Amino acid sequence: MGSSHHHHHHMFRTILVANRGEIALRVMRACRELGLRCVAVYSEADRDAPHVAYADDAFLIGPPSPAESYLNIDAIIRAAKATGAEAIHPGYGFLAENASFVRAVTAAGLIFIGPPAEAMERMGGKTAARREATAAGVPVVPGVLEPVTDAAEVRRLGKEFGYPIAIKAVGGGGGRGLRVVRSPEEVDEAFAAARREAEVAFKNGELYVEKYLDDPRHIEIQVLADRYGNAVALGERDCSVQRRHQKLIEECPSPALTPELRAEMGAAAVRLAKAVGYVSAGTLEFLFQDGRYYFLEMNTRIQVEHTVTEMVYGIDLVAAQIRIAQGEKLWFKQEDVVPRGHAIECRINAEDPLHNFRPALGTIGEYHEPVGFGVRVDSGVRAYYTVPSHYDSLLAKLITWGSDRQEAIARMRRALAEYRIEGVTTIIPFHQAALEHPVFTAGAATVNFIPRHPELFSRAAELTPPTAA
Ligand code: MV4
Repeated sequence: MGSSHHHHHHMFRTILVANRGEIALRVMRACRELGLRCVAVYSEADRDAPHVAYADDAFLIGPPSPAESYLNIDAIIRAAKATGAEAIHPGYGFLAENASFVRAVTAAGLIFIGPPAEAMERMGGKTAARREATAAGVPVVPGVLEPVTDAAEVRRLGKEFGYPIAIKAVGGGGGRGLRVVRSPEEVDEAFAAARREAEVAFKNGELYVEKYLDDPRHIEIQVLADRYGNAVALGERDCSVQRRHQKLIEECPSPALTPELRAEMGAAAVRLAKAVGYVSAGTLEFLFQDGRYYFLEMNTRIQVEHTVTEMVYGIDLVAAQIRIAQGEKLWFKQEDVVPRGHAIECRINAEDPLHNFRPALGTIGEYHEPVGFGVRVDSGVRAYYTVPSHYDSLLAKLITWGSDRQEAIARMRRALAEYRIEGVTTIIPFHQAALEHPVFTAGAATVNFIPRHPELFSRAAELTPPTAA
């Protein structure tokens, strides 16, 4: 019955996972459950990595440099061919949002598990994404839809929208290249600095302007779309607890949304995903302030924090990506997508929160993950493992589910206290400080939560265990 008789179906036997760490393991677990072989690729620095041990087959793709191995398009496609893989899952980061990679994979006769290159490109430029959203009737932050040309134009816009305004890079995203301007006197300098930064960071000096919202939440909507024009929204994640644009804690649902707003934002996200021909799992980022939501940008990949959506909606998003790439029609409808309870994710980074979150990688000693009802650990490490310094500092993600937010928080505090990671410094004490903070427990955290509450750091210091010499 049903889906396996659809003539567009192309059931995979082997998937190559073009990533490392916890997300490579996460994708390979989904492969196993679907009865698929999984192939790891790895750099010289990752010979001993857990994702390599887990895979059915593994293929060395480094040198030249460990940092670049997972960006080596030709080597990854050669590995897929050599190991008999029919499809490639990119995880997040590295090549996940690279339209040239998608085209190279497709040209090699392989399937990219993710959106079409065209959909990626349509959402790639920030002003283009704002135009797509506006055309689809999705609210954006008041501002321009085309890049600005000079500082005088920015001053006119400051007058029109009222200060403060934000100058942003068309090629930016994820918080890079944002300048806040609070008066016309500041425009010349901010415009020049933003242009220089954008040229260096994104090789694209184009800038645009928005009204600046002073105390928003970061709320993002998860969507899933198939190849036949069907799309559903799977609620939201509140990712307001960030530091320097690095998310630290994410939760589903947002304490700030009503069921009505959730339905409205979900419908808006689905309209926009359909309008750009989106396929696979995708995330639409919004700012939320004073009961209103504003589309910011779309992430055309599976995200680190997809786990909290899975726990609350009971849908395996990575398995869904694979099934959609195989040509399956979406097997459930929007009305079947029902949230249950609450989930929170704490990113377990090897960083020192007491020294500006500087990376603190090294060799793990004893290592014990928390277990029990409602606890999930997506990890990329193990006991006695030397964490390579060439990559990011995310060791694992700790996720708890509860029948309500309070239960999810209590369970997270229990699980954080049980998590034992010797040999490397982690941000666990910072999470413990955040999870007992009255602003967080009240569900009132905005993107300014960490900068406005330095007491989080003194409390994290108190909670830091003395290190064994
Ligand atoms: C904004 C904003 C306020 N007003 N845009 C930073 C990340 C990038 N994706 C967008 N960002 C922001 N854009 C307007 N018009 C505030 C931020 C912002 C922010 C957004 C999401 C999560 C954390 C943030 C931290 C500081 C600023």
